[in-house]
Amino acid sequence: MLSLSEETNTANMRLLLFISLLWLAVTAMSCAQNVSSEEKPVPVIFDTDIGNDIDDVLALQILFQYEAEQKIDLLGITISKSFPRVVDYVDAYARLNNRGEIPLGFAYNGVNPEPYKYVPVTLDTLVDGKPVLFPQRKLDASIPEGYKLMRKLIAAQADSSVVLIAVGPETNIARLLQSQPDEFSPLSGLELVKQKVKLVSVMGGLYNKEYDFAEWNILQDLKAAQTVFSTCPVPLVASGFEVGNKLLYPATSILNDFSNGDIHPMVVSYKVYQPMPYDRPTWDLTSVLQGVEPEKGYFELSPSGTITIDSLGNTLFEEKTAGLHRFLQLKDNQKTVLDTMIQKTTRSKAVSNNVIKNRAIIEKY
Ligand SMILES: [Ca+2]
Repeated sequence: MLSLSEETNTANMRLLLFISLLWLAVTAMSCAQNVSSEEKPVPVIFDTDIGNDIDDVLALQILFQYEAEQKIDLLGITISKSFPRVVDYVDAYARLNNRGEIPLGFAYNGVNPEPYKYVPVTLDTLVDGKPVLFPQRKLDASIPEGYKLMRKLIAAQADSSVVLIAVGPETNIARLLQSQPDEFSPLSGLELVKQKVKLVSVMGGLYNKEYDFAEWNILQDLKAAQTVFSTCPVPLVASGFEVGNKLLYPATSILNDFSNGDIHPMVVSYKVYQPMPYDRPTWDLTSVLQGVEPEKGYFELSPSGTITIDSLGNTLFEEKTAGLHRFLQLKDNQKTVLDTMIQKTTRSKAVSNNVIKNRAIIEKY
């Protein structure tokens, strides 16, 4: 038989045990929720001027690889180079990654309408009489304005969830920010971005004293870049020319890491872009890595501040505690960053399987 004090002690012990178990259960549940929210793919929109420089193709392939790894949900691709056949190229390239249905948008009456180098040549390349790209879409009424597609895709997402990655002239993003309420959302572009977008990751500008010129992406559509940097209502991280310029994608990877290189559209395009062998700066790839995996710390971030763009296209940074802008700086991990880029550019199972299928089609004829 227990004394009164022993009974009280036992009751207290039971209460303590019950509270401990309850606490453990609540902690376990909240951990499970954290894990699932961390693992949820990040919704991403990629705004690219594929057809100007070759790094856009590598950046797009990295995004498809991130999607294959379920790190992102690539909602759509908007094109900021106003050459119509870029639609054919991007459509066919997406098909190679089993994403032939991906929504595409186009900057109508935008900049850089000239064919330039690798888009027409790659689309027109024949090996044993067969093409290396098989587009099923072209620029027609089914391809919306880039900013309209962005509005449609963003409106359907959770608040503060979307990452916009822009690696060309900023025509589409500026038009989005200046857009009015429409069939997709009663919000203005500024309100919609503020509600839905978590981060804008931009390749554009120059943020150190090493070079003295205005950066190309900014200059192509200066007004658009000024609009984006002066009105974007959410955090914006910029990768300056100086960052990707020091991280060179090696020609040896293009030559050695792809089987069936003669019919691999990325390899064909890379070889058309400049005489081989050449190593190419990874400007656009840096904005993809930072946009998708900021927690990995691939780059050092500047303090918060504001970036303004002057009438000549120079990007001027002013440190401010409440500023929404930051820019990337290189760390001493450059080999790791480059290895990550190479791995994600080269390891797509979907692409190698589809290239092998295309080889079989070619050999049948
Ligand atoms: Ca680009």
